[in-house]
Amino acid sequence: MTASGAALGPLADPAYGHGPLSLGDTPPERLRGQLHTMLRIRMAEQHLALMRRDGLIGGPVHLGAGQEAVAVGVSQWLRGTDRVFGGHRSHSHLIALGGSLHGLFAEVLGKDTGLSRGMGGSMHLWDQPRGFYGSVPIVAGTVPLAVGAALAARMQSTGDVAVAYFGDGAVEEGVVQESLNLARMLKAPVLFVVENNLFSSHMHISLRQPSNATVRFAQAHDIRAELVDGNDVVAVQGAAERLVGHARRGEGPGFLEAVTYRWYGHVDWRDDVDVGVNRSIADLENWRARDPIGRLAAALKAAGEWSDGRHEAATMEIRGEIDQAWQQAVADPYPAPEALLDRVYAARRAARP
Ligand SMILES: Cc1ncc(C[n+]2csc(CCOP(=O)(O)OP(=O)(O)O)c2C)c(N)n1
Repeated sequence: MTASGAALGPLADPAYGHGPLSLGDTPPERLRGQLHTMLRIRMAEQHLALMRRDGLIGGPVHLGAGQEAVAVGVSQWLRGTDRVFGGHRSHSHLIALGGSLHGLFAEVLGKDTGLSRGMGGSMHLWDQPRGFYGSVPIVAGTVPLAVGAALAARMQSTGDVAVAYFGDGAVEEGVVQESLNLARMLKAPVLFVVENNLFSSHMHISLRQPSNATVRFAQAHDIRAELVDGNDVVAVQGAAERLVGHARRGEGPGFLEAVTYRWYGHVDWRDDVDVGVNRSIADLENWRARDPIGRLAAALKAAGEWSDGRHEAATMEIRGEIDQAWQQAVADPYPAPEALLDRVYAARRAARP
């Protein structure tokens, strides 16, 4: 691949991939589970968008609706002792690991029952029991941490892997290149997952990089890599299975570039069709038609493995979970003022279980 122009080809074309997915020999039971998880992520984020719009959430929320297939396809191959890291847009990464909606909502509301005890909000999520070692808003900030966690896992001979999710904007940070180099030299069991949604804040990748394919950085570092349609959960899981297996067997890091698109703007509920240079209403509509959930549901229906009735029932069940989790989080207490420095300094942390 030459590092020039639109190296992603049709994968970056909003008009590409509107039809049902090709399911191959993926077991239908697994696909139904993935559909359910994607719906859970989508509906939780849509709920957060509305609550933010209506002024019920004080801090910003970076939503990844439209990108659900990436985290769900990758998480398929992870276990609770693996170490997963995210960034500012990480609701999907957490929920795909089975994260609690109540813990997420309470965190977003700044409540003591939140995943980070209400101290961080949407961009500081942590759920170590489920393997989510944390997200922070410093772009690319957790990528080197994932390499370190992978090395620690190898030193402990656990067979665990680490995963670093980051965006196409994050590859512009020098620390990502250092992390790729170190991981390759030390054969760290880490999977780098780039969710290439073509934008960094409001700027299209064509205005920031000489190629729209970030997989070229893996090739430069001699790291095994795959490039997939990130709105095709079958493709994502196939590539992730190979790359996670490669890392788990001690053969070195992997790099997965998943091309996708976020339905909401950079932050909060707006569309951002009026601020971006290349984010047009037509593009957004096309990408919405390339819906990872709709495409999987259509394919399962065509195969006789899903129905409108099942879809409705799944939606109702998740709606109930969201309503209950939200009401609980709203009713929960805020942290005590004297807890402000807990978990910042070791001595204070020791004093508070
Ligand atoms: C080190 C650093 N630089 C800049 C920012 C401001 N910032 C927050 S999100 C963002 C865009 C990141 O784009 P990308 O990595 O592609 O992720 P996406 O938002 O598309 O999911 C920027 C520039 C930041 N938070 N941290």
